[in-house]
Amino acid sequence: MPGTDRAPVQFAEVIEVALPMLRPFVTSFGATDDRHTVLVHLRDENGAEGWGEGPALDHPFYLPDTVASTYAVAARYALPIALATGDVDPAAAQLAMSVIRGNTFARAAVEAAFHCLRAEAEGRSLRELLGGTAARIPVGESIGISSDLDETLDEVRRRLGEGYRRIKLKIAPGHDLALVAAVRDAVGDQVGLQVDANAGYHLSDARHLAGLDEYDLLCIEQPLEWDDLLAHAELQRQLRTPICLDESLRSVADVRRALELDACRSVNIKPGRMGGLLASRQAAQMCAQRGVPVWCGGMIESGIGRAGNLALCALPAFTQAADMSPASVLFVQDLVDPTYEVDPDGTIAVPTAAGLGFPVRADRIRGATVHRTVVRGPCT
Ligand code: OSB
Ligand code: MG
Repeated sequence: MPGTDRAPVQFAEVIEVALPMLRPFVTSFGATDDRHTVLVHLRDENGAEGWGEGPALDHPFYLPDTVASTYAVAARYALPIALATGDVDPAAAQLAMSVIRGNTFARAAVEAAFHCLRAEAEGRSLRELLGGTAARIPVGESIGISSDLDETLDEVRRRLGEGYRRIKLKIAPGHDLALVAAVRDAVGDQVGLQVDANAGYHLSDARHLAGLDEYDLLCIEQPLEWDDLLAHAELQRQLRTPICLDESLRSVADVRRALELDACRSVNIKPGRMGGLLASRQAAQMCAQRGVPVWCGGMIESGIGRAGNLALCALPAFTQAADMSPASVLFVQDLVDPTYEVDPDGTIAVPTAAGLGFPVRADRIRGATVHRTVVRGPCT
């Protein structure tokens, strides 16, 4: 029987931490400066540890999930339900938590902690546990909105100079065509360029958005409403640029529907948004079977969340550069140390060490903690 020879979980907690960012990250829905995020921590009877992150945003302007809702659902439902299985198998946790509607970040945090625990207990890497093969993965940067074009151009040049493989620019109405034209002009036609609208436009903007077609973009990410696949399918019929969906894809079934409708020709996978690493892997494999390019997005998560993303990126379905800027670009201080770096060829080495793959700094987590709930068992 699965799990019977494995040490049971002896301690479980949900933690909210606040991580100061080096600079605010600005999108069409607002700025993030003090990055609050939710962690799930497990320890088994042998002392093996599991860490997972549910990197929802503070506010409900990206998706319905927030830091507060993720914390509450993880502590009150997702983690108790997963622990009640009495098993330490991530798939058993995933199945048990499937009674929870939505709240994908909470489920993902718990599932990730079980993956990490299992990897550490078995002396295997997260990559190996998920079946990934790549030793290194290509990285791109996601550049937030700035009112200063020169600042953006400097940032673009700096990252390309550091080897980053492609640039993603956040756009919003009034901050789009001229920006893309200037960046394309500065970098030339060989550099991979894409944009992310974070649902800032409407179908009535279709002709305006078609103005992006001349810049040979890899994709335009989530131009329209977060939950409207039909509108994206209609827009895709009017654009040459591939649409990539982010906000709209919160389950394997969402991805299936989007592909059936031809609502996107590129897919951004984020484990938090997809409800876990297993759903992410399944959706990515489905895309690969249909020849749709897949890449791993980011949620400006800490090194704990990034570790899961990195392992996922090592799967063969992930063919395009990931949003995976390292902690040195995002945070004053990360929760893992040492973390990864971007090599001059624009790639990151996928860890091969057992467990999370990076040393978790419990002292820093303690220092950054704003809420903590120890979870003892199922909530009935
Ligand atoms: O839309 O991809 C997005 C960050 C927070 C919320 C949504 C998004 C993003 C990013 C950040 O683009 C990418 C990263 O984590 O490096
Ligand atoms: Mg996005």
